[in-house]
Amino acid sequence: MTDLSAVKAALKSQRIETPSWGYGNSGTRFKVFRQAGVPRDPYEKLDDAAQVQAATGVAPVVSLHIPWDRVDDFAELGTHAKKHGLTLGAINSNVFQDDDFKLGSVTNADPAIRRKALDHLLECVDIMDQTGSRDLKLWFSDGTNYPGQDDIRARQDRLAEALAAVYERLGDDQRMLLEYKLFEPAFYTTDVPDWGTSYAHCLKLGPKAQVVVDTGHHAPGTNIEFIVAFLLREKKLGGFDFNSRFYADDDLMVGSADPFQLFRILHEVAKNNGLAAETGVAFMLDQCHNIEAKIPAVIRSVMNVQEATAKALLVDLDALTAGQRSGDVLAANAVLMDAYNTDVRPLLAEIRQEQGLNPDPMAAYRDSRWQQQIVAGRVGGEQAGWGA
Ligand code: LRH
Ligand code: MN
Repeated sequence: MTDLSAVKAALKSQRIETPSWGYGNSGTRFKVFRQAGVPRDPYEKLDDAAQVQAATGVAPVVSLHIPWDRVDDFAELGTHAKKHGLTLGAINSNVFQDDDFKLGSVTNADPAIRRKALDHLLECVDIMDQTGSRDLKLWFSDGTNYPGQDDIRARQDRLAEALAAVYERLGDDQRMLLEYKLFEPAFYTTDVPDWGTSYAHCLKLGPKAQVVVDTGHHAPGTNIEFIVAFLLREKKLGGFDFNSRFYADDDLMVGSADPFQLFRILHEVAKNNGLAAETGVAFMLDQCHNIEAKIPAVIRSVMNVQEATAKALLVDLDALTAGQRSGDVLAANAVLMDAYNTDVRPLLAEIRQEQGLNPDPMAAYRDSRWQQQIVAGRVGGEQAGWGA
């Protein structure tokens, strides 16, 4: 039988990290629809992230992206975060927007360009020292567009060399999370295309190197929960970049395209002690809100993760194991579907009330009238994000 007080305790201690770039303008190659009231600097991004924390109570950490969030004084930014009851989370490197990295960053055939890329990664660790961040999140757009364009194996050698140098630089309590992605912006080879490649590099590097699973970075039909179960077993799951997609790396609100997949993923996380702080899984959102209001979209996303987590925690594991052990396929499947088909919204509303929060986070945000304030107040200056 499921212990409801343990379920409630786990939900109250859940921590979801929101992306600074999710509050800025974003779009596709076709168009960036800029929105009124969008932050103009990392301080205003934190002000918006604080609204998500105020409404949900489970989103006190904000990921930064360098150089998008570069400031003169990161300690001061940390103080600003603290004022809002927030902490600064993963530092995301960016070696995908510099002209020099057209043919690759750390995998480039030119040693001077590789050095430039490595220097950026090392600068990100310097920033982690200032922000107190544990995680360096590494995503490489590196790849090729045509067969023969470059040597696949040589690029892996160059990648491994750079990763080893970054690993060497990490402090004792710091980690590097290596993100993989099947394709885009490269369309023939991507140098870290799948979980196996990331896992193999992380295994060679050591315990401070872990894999990050971005839920939008797989080939259609990939069983992501299998990857999650496998990496948890190997103690190599460093975290998630949660979002959802119908086709490719759509970066839509997590749980909006496939809530059942999100439930299956969190079922593997919950049953393998992945929600426990000591397991060290970072639950990060990595989304772009191209047409929808950004702060409510992040609040909705946090609620979607909470709902999928609550359903996963309601799985009757004893009954599930009994069905699995006895080969009763339908019984075992039914246990999972019963949990998935449970309406957990009343339970989450109850938990929020017990935390002194509005049971409906979207209503809480509406009632704060923050949206009106930022639309009226943030006039002039350059909006953060794409298409600036
Ligand atoms: C790459 C990615 C990566 C981030 C970027 C914003 O597609 O998922 O995690 O650096 O999005
Ligand atoms: Mn990502």
